Amino acid sequence: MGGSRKSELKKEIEIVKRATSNKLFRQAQRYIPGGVNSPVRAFRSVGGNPLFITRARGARLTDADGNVYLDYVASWGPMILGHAHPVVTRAIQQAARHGTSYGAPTEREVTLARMICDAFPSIEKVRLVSSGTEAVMSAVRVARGFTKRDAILKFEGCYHGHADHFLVKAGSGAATLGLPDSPGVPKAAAGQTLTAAYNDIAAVRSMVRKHWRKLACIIVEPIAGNMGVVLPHEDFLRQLRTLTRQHGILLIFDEVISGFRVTYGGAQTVYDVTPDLTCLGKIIGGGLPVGAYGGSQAIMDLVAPAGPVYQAGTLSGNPLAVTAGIETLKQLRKSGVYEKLARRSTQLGEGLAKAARHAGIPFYQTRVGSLMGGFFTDGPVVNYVSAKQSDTTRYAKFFHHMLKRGSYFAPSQFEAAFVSTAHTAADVDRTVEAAHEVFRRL
Ligand code: KE4
Repeated sequence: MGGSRKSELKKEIEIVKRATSNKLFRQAQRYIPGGVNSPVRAFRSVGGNPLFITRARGARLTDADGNVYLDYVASWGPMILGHAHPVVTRAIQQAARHGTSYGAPTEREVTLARMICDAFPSIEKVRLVSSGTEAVMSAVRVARGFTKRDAILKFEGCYHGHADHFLVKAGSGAATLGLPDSPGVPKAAAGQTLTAAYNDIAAVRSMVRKHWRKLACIIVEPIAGNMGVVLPHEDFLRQLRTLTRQHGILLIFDEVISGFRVTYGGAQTVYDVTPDLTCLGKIIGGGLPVGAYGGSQAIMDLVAPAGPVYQAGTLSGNPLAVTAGIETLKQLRKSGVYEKLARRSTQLGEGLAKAARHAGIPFYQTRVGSLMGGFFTDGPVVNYVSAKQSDTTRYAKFFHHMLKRGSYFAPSQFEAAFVSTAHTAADVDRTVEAAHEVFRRL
């Protein structure tokens, strides 16, 4: 980032009143690594200090200095109904009166499991866990147990949580096995992971031809949401399905972001491709910690105690979290909800695109329902290499200018933007109006 742009950005960062957030951040760094409990919250890629949030309601967040923002982060996806939805909140309060965790089965876990199976025909049985990471890590273990193979194939730019075998970078030369991408990840763990470019079916085909005998699964975000939002090419998912089926490799859809987001049945419904295992999270907990993985009975009955593949969790199926999930899904299955989300998302996307056009700023947009992304590059953005062409300095300026004008987007270019059912047309108009001013300054 050039000197002048850096100083301009610094000015923008200072404009938002944030003395209390800054004080809390100093305190936090004394007790918590980097002052946050998840790295992306630290504003490292956009500069400045993170905002400490004190409360949220509907489409709005309030920070420790009393600044109010329209929220397009939605806690990284879960808050599809907006914050503190009255029905969800009341149900959690009711449930808490009867205790918070029993470490024993409850009826409502059966209810949520049935709702997930009803929404995803590919899921005949599902195990609830407490995070997306746990869901994906467990699904891969089941795939390895089912196929008795060890290697996995993932796509560059896709994120599947922080289990060792996912924290890898492409080995030198596409067809070699992965190398650790974080200290603490043993070579042996990374060495079982192949990586390919998203949407590059030819690369996948050549890796499968070479490695299929040891490949347990191919795992993919059916709509990638962790390199910004990148859409699958026409037929990419279907070709993955054909290739995996031909070689006895399980196909895992990581729908932690897209599940119940892009439609009630997730991306596999939108693209009509049936995976062997599906991983869920975020929305199914309604803002409380829930993850899930599921698939056919034949595969899922491998999971302990039904079968030998071990997986467990003290708070799995937690009564409060499951209650929040049930009430959230009940709201989402009402008719017209996804059409309303799509309309609002289109209003935002078209508004931002118009603002960028008027200012002559290259801005490449992607959107499926209320899952959307925007890259400061001409595009097309089809994989991680093309996503990284985006001008991240410009994104950082966009982020801070918009923050100053009351709209809170992800503090990283390589994330998604989400609207909720709580965002009104007037809210989005306000954001778009600010964007017209902001794009002229980028
Ligand atoms: P969690 O363990 O964070 O619940 O889920 C991991 C995960 C798995 N799969 C996908 C497709 C995901 O996007 C995630 C987590 N998403 C990130 C943001 N894109 C969570 C935010 C964070 O890390 O703080």
